[in-house]
Amino acid sequence: MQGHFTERKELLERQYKALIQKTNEAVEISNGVIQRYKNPVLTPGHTPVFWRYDLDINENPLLLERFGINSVFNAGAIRHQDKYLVAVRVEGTDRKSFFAIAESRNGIDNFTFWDYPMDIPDIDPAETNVYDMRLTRHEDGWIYGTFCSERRDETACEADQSSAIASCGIVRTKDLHTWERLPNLVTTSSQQRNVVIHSEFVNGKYAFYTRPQDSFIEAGEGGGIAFACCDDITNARIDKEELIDKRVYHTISEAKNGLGPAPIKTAYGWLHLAHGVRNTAAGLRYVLYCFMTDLHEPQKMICKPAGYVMAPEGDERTGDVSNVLFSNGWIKDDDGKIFIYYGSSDTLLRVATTTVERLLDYCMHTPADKYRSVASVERLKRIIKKNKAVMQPAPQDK
Ligand code: M1P
Repeated sequence: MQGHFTERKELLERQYKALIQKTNEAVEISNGVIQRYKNPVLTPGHTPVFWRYDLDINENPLLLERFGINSVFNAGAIRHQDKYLVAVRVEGTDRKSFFAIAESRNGIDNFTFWDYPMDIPDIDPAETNVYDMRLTRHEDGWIYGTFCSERRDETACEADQSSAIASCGIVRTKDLHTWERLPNLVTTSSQQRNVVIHSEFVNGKYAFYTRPQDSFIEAGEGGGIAFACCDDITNARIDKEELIDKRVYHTISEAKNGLGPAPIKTAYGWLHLAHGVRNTAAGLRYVLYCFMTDLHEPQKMICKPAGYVMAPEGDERTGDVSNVLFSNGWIKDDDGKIFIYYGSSDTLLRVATTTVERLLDYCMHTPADKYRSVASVERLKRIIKKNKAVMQPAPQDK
């Protein structure tokens, strides 16, 4: 028995080491805006062996898994002490999600989990599940985490064990180890997911991006990504949300949308990454898109390229909830390089890179959606005509 236990333990440790030491490589094809990478940065296999197994031979002589991990995906992200940190949504085989931090030296591979999951103070026994943390380094000196705090809808009948209420949980920290829990955000909407804190005060107040919804899955009257301010972050309350980016018929976000990470400040305005959701015969399709808002009035949209910047491709398409790309974390380096962390199909965490320069060019020079096929054809004809002129061989080459 001792031999079996030792052999199996060594095998598990070897497999784990091989996975976390695996280097990542950029894929060859890129649209010039976003650079994808071959391997996911985090998978269930990246969680430490000592999370999943009881390593006491007396208690677990067969070395069976005792804490199964189902998926590791949507992550908040932050640069901290020269490392790239992600606060990942880890989902156990019991379907409960929790947060754990993993770090890497280069942002694209060798991510290693910290020994313990994040310790989020428990303020309400009805809170059943937590997920999708956005991290914001605020100018007030705190690092805030906003996340979805989910509970059963107690008004649902006994036969309905699915209806849920989503609220925005808020935590803050100075060192990413000790977290202070603040009361959940109060808004007039019955459902809030995808809430993000803006990194600067706006008119002296804390500013939030929200996503009000009528029901847990459907937007209903909830028109899209909204913006609101509040005076007191320790008792955050919002009475009125202003719509920034509304849902529109026959677009990538006709069904719903939601802001991704906190926007990045640039000389030309705030760069935003969001997800848009449309209906298909095969269910919902989640893609990522960008837009920019005004530097002084972050609730004012200044440009929004038509369509998505990233949609599920290849292996990204399949998982627990297929056809989903979702991002709630990105990191900007001082040289302008941006690391976008995105979950694929609610199963794995991946990375893509870009730069501030590329995203600004993309946002400012890609035409907006004109909402009709004829308008898209006109746009394409203009590009072709212009290129035909450029492609004309010079007289000496004829
Ligand atoms: O399953 C896809 C996504 O669904 C939710 O996002 P949204 O609130 O925009 O519908 C979240 O549960 C998210 O974690 C998940 O990836």
